[in-house]
Amino acid sequence: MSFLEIPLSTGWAFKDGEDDNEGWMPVPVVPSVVHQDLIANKKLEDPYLGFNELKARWVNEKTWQYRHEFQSPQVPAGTTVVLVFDGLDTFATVELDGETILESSNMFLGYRVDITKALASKESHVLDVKFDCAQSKAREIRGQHPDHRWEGFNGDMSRLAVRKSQYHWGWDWGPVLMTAGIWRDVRLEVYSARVADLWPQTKLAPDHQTATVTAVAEIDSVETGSYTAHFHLSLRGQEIARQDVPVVVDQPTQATFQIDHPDLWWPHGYGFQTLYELSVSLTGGGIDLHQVTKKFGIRTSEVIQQQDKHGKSFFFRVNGVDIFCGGSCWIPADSLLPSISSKRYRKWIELMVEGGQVMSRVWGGGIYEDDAFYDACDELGVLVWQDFMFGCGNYPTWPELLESIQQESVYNVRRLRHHPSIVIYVGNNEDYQVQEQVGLTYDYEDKNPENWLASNFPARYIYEKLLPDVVSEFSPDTVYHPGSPWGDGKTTSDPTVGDMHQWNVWHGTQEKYQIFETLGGRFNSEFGMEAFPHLSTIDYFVDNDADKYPQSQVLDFHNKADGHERRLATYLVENLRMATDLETYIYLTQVVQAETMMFGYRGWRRQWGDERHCGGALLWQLNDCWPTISWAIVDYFLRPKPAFYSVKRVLKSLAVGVQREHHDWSAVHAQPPTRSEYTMWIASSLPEVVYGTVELRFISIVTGQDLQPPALFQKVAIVPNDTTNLIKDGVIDHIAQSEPHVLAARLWVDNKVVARDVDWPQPFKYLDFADRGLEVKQQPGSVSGQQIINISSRKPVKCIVFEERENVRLSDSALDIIPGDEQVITATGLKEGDSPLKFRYLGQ
Ligand code: BMA
Repeated sequence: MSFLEIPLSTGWAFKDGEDDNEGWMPVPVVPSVVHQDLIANKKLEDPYLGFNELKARWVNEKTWQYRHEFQSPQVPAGTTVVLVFDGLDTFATVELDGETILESSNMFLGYRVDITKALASKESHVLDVKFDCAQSKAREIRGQHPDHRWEGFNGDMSRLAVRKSQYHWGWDWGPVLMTAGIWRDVRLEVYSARVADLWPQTKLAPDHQTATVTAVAEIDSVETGSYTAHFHLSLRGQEIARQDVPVVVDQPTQATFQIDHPDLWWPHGYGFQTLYELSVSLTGGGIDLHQVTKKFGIRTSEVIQQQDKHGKSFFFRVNGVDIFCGGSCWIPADSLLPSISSKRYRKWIELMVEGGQVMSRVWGGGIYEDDAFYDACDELGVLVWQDFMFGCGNYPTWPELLESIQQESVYNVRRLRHHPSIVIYVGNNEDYQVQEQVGLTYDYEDKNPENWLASNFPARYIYEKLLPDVVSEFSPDTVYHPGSPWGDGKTTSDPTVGDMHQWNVWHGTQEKYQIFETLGGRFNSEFGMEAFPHLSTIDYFVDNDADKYPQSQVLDFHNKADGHERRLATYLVENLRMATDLETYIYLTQVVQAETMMFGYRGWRRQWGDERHCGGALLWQLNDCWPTISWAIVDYFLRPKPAFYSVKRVLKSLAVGVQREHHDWSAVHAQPPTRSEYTMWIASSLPEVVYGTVELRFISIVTGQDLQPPALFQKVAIVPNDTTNLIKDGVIDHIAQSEPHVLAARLWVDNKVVARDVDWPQPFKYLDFADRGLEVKQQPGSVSGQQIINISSRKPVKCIVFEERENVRLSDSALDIIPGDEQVITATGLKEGDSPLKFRYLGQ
């Protein structure tokens, strides 16, 4: 018979596992986790509101049981019925009619159980899934291994014992919500034979003129018979090749296709995201048995690590083109994972594209993401840096755990390997930092994996043996890197090799963000600055108006970062005039974040042109898993903070930069400098030379007047994929020119302004922002649903931020406005009659 899929998404009930059989409650839909089901049954208040997280603690401490009753499907003799779970969170015992058919202990694995025999014996069945309490189970397992050093940061260290998403134990941006449940699809599969796996392995010739696609199918046939696999290759709905291959039992079934002049897959901004489609249909005995389709892209991808004047490079090259990877780190988009729809995943990736970001780092304390995430990255052209799921800890390695990790990594690499977006697998997040900080043994010269296992840092075996072996067997063309950060076994803070997490802004030594560019390494895979979300998000989780002040207990409760009060305060006090009303305070934290990110990305992107000194920058973090105060530049509700726009501007394919040298005012007791050097440059990620005009103005912050005639650079040849230096040794004489002033640069290409940058005297708190003469004209909504907003000003204005309204998208925000340079932005989604968008700016 043909392959049949029977989803088991409805008709479930659940109850407290220790309860008698009275307490069954309906489950609206599976996949789900218990918190969602309790909320639906009004047994739990939304844990994202106020202090409700605390009221949800009891849920974490319980066992839970899910039940589904069903009838045997009518199936002909000789067919197999398999119960398939794409994911169980986490310690689950599955019983069919009272018999245990599966015991699971790894959330990151899919499970298949053949239940043909059990179903044949009678008509009606009861399927029970009993979830043990992961929190206490973890502690129990930890207790059994007293010799292991349970060290790390974030959450309870017993988490290291369990293959469950680590942020469920709480993180410095997330609540403690220990979910349990059937968190991914569950179904019955009925078949006589099926396609168990299909992998389009592609090889692009160095000249890009041809590509070879080896289609590898794995066939499960329950009967010996003669089967044929029909492979079809198509592009944009048109079949371009086909091959029929007889199936040999227990051997992979393969077909090889040659494609001339293949259409390549590119990250966005560099070309099209062409996806080919490979499908295989299995036939036997004259019937179509099963069909599986995979979309894939044709591209090469490398990480170039070679000696150079800065040490050893670390940058990505796709289809032969060096890509500066400006992007961000990704955490799970919800603490209640099944609540994230495919649509919501897509919106996140669309936002990345809108923000000029080309790389997303799926961080190791979350999950191997949903297919919808990678599909969106493939379709929209966002490169993926994929961590394996280990984070901030010294992981143990007893044999059953290693076995489970082996299965998990094979399962996920096989699931993900056709995605062209995934360009690197990385062993873990910051586990080498833990090794350093707590002084675990790591002798890089010792190459014997058995010794690693016997050491007090046994997980080295996972990162340097188990995982690289899995990647080279199952996805041999994808780069593997042992950890983030990591570089050739050197200290993780070594800026000359590998990737680096730079937390000396915010955490660590709390450096001034103005010098961020000097703190980078060869690839900056983490760095961040917190900012409050917009007021609408705070309004969602803070009920009581009396709590709407910056230091209220509920706001502190929603900020899980250690020492956040001191760190936020430090950066605010150093840079801005303080405010205590919530709206202004929110705005000020956002200005600091936007500036910090700008200073980092702008400088690092400039360094790209200096022999790839910096290969990329992935800020911590794009998103949130609940409404919170964190380093996210876009909040839980997908509302961009101002930093989203400041990053977007510095990542544009053409970006002009102007910057005076950093004058450390606090080191010289707030003395003003007598002279400052400045530089100006253009960063380009374009493939070809373009010609542009650049203007640099010196404008008084006090009067708005030009203090000297603008400098003009005509017909500048902008070097492709590089940095073009325009001014290397400009000098401002602050004695001759005592009025504080901005340096304002604009770049025109084809008579259009394509980039701007404004350099301000630092810190902002010393500047007088009175009487700016700002004018914002918001014209009524037009037919196209786009509203034009014209912004102009008599004196320089810092960081005008517009309201982020539901379903309204802004083309830009967080802008600096310079006299004589009106800026025009669009707001898409505003309707006729809607009130104008609110806005604010510095010193207002
Ligand atoms: C990084 C991450 C996370 C953490 C963040 C902020 O190092 O890997 O563990 O949330 O710092 O502290």
